[in-house]
Amino acid sequence: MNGLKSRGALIVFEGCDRSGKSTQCKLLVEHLRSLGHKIEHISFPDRTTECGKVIDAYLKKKIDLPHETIHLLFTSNRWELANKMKQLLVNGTTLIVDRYSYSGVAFSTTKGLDLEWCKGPETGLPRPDRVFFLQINPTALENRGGFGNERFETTDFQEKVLKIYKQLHDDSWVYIDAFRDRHVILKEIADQTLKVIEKCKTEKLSTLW
Ligand code: Z5A
Ligand code: MG
Repeated sequence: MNGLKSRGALIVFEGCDRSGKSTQCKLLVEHLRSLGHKIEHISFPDRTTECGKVIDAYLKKKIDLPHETIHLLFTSNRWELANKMKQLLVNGTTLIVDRYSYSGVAFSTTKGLDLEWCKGPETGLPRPDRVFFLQINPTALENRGGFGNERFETTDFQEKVLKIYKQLHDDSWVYIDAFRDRHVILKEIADQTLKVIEKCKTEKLSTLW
């Protein structure tokens, strides 16, 4: 190790609405903590920050904003947490992150904004070591709890989002069949995460894109 401190891994969950991202994040955090790992759980949007409060009002349809404005707010919400994330990572804490820049680009591009324009302000954020993309047929999602309460929770919109997501994948992505029992999914994800944590201990943290 040459006296260098080993860093934590940046693990991100992406996927269509109600694909089980928050469920898997919570299960994975509990599982890794039970094994003694230093873990922090982060969700985007973080609705508690200054930008997050405006995002929350927008998602709950209390206010309307131009697509460009809300896109930049979602990105700023990630920048609000970026330094804290970097610090935790270099100090050896693994971060389990519920949605990230890929959600930002996929949703805004689906609304009609240019994909490269959307990627621009995400440039320089910490690059995930692994993205678990939870795959599930959008029509099957309608039967899951809570669908349809917020903006964009329609099958048609989600199908379009899925198409854009597929243009964003890189070698950090792994597709996970999310139409299975939650504990079966967790086992697959946890096994892979432990390998990623081990692998990136000595690797330098890189940046998007
Ligand atoms: N958005 C954006 O536009 N730009 C950005 O940069 C970001 C986000 C970061 C809010 O996000 C919106 O913001 C979202 C994207 C946009 N818009 N939409 N639509 P959010 O993350 O707050 O969204 P959410 O309301 O939490 O939904 P979600 O995250 O998409 O759901 P999920 O986390 O994937 O699913 P879940 O809550 O874990 O599970 C859903 C239900 O299914 C629940 O009843 C579970 O008990 C059930 N479930 C979970 N797993 C299973 C399995 N395996 N089997 C059966 N049932 C299951
Ligand atoms: Mg969620």
